[in-house]
Amino acid sequence: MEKILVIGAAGQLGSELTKSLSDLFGGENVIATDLQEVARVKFGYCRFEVLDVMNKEALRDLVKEEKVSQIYHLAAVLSATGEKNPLFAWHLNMESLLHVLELAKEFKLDKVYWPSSIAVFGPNTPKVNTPQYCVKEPNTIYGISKQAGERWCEYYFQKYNVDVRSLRYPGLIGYKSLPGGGTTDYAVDIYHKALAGEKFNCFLREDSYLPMMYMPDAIKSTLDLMSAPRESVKIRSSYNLSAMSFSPKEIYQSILKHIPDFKIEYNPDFRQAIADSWPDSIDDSCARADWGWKPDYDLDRMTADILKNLPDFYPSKK
Ligand code: AKB
Repeated sequence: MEKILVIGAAGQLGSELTKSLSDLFGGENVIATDLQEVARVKFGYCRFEVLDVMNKEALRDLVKEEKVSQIYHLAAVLSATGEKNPLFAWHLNMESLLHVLELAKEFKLDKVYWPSSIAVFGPNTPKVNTPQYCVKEPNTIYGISKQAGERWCEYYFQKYNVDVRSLRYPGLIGYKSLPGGGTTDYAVDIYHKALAGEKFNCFLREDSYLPMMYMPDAIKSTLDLMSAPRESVKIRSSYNLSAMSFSPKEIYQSILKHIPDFKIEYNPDFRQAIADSWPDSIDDSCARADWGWKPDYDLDRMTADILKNLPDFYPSKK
């Protein structure tokens, strides 16, 4: 029986992935961990422990005592926050990954999952249909740490046979929890403002294209990759992954079809430079060929689903 440890479980991805893992493996076999005790309320369906991934001994004790067999390491400082304190972002993103990889080696864990990002690409990368293998010169500390992390993952796989798997997520969009500190976060916030009847102040230009993905597709891709036979997972750095690509103007127009009086204003800030350094769209043919990846949602389908379900967070708008 697998015993799953989720690190950074209360974040945007973790909040939904932990639930899916509990549905698959049983809540008694999933340990959700996060920095803050207040996160416990989110995890009525599985076990919860407070854990600082930087505390290597506490992490080691938990893995040993609970006979953990798989780790999903989701804790990270994202792109926009990372630029405010680069040394801290580097320290947290790299040290935590190394703690996890070392434990995977020591305890011969079955599998490790670690998310990478489109942030590994940089201004010299081909912008359209960015291939799996191409120039990567990221110029954010988040991207640099993800690029280095990918190399570490492949290193641990090749040298120590650690079965580590990874995806380069595009911007993730969900309505069940809020992201924190990313450049693609505008595409989550915009739905909240539209539903609250407020004008949206967009921190990117109207024509700034970025690769994006709806959360159900992100969960599906992660579970598909993790359940794929070992020999099908041919890329051990991280897989390109794609679902849709749109600009702020296009997501606005998609929302207008449901909320015709919604208003937007564009005031690009420092995050514009980050967005400009990332691809417009991604070629994920390796993921499709190796383990059968195929997304379910495009922009309009996602918008309809979010606007149908988000009112649960705003009961007065139902
Ligand atoms: C961010 O915007 O920093 C993240 C990412 C693309 O990895 N959502």
